[in-house]
Amino acid sequence: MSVANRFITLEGGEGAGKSTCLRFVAEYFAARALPLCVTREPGGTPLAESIRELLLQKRDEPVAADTELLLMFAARAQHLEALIRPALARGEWVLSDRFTDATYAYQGYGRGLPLPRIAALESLVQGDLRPGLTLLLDLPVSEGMARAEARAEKDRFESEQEAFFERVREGYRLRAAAEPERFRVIDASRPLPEVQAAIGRALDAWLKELAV
Ligand code: Z5A
Repeated sequence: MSVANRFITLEGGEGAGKSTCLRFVAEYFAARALPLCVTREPGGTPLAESIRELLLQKRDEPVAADTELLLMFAARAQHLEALIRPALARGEWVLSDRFTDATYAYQGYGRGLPLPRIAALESLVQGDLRPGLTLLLDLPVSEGMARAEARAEKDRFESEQEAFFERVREGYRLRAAAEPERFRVIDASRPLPEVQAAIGRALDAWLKELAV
């Protein structure tokens, strides 16, 4: 089995339920005694988490879109080198809450940066490594925003307008349509037990395909 097949990512817009479903996936792997490293982006190592703070903090100085893009990939380079690649090399599975599809969706479709620029950085930082399976939690933007509304304080991304999140959602959906063999699109507007059952079925099928 290629190591990339053990690299799974969870993607989706604001309030889609990634954090909630991450715990479900962790339990799914634990129940099968498969070693799983759970992580997130931006972040996952002390240095990458510091870059995350820089990225999410609201500030008076406008953040240039290219600065945001380069910081995302700086955090990712560290994450890959210090955590993801070593875990895969040890034979573990890796589950990341967001990865490069988020960069295409947010910095590409959301901010309007050219997609080839993102692709060039993707090759530079990742080489050939791409996730084997990507679970995309998809739901209407207004529903996701309503779920996230309960939060005490919004970070720099959560403070964006609805039109931005519509572009992000469209970006994710276009990527999923372009790579149906890697993506499983989950309707995240359904009640949580149904969303988790759909994720369980997608994982069952993936393990079966890999003969695990
Ligand atoms: N970002 C980027 O721009 N470029 C990149 O390359 C990367 C990231 C990697 C931080 O990500 C920001 O970084 C992110 C994009 C940017 N900004 N935004 N937006 P993050 O993943 O840490 O932050 P997030 O997207 O804001 O996560 P989130 O809002 O916490 O969403 P979530 O984890 O998907 O949601 P949740 O916390 O699991 O659920 C939200 C609420 O809904 C909660 O009360 C749940 O109990 C509830 N929920 C969940 N599922 C359901 C269902 N099915 N029904 C009803 N209620 C539900």
